[in-house]
Amino acid sequence: MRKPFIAGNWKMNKTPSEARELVNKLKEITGNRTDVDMAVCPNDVSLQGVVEELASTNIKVGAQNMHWKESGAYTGETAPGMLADLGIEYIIIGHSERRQIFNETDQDVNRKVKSALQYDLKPIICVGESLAEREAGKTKETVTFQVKAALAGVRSEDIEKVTIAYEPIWAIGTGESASAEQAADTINKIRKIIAELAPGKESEVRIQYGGSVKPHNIEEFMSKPDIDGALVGGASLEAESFAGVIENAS
Ligand code: G2H
Repeated sequence: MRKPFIAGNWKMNKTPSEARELVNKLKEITGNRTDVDMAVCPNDVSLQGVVEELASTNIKVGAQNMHWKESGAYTGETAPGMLADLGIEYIIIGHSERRQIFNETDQDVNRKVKSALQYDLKPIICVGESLAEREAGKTKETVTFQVKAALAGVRSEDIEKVTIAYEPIWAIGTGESASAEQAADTINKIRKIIAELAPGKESEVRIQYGGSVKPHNIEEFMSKPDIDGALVGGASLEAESFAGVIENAS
């Protein structure tokens, strides 16, 4: 049985002090839960403070992006070893905002996934189709390509450390979530791709849905056996609503 996994992607929100305040509230409400794996992913400048605040809780910390190289002349970038040294457990890779706004390619995503695994960071790999791709009937084709590209060359024994977040781009931050059926249909396809790439691992890899997840709609997504949790944006920015998503996911 896969344990539900709810991760909050704060994107470019919250100052370091606001971040500390938010996780302090969050740990009071939900910090000791063991039935759901929980993580928050603040901006890099808030990581250290959040790691400190959450030290003796069950809420893990993730980052939103990293470079694949160990170190070097890459102004403005964060290396995987820097994150690992801070006690970061998860790393979001290939979010559609990074792909679309910062021109991140499938090859970049693949490099980052392999590099993260070398540093014992657990990748949360985001995949998902645009509205145009969905309307053209290319959802599964797009997602298949992205998943295969992201996992190219990843050893079978490492694949279980990976979480896939299926985030249809048209449902991100729009308030318009995919239906649970639409999400489950694509996520079922992703599970089949995992089975193809690493036979047997399809029952271990967790696949989240992401895109306008709120406390009131998470239950419906979780009722689908292939959906193992959510990557939550807007609703993770307040302790009460993020705790509500976690509560209703269990
Ligand atoms: C999708 C999601 C978090 P939101 O980007 O990754 O954000 O829940 O605000 O749609």
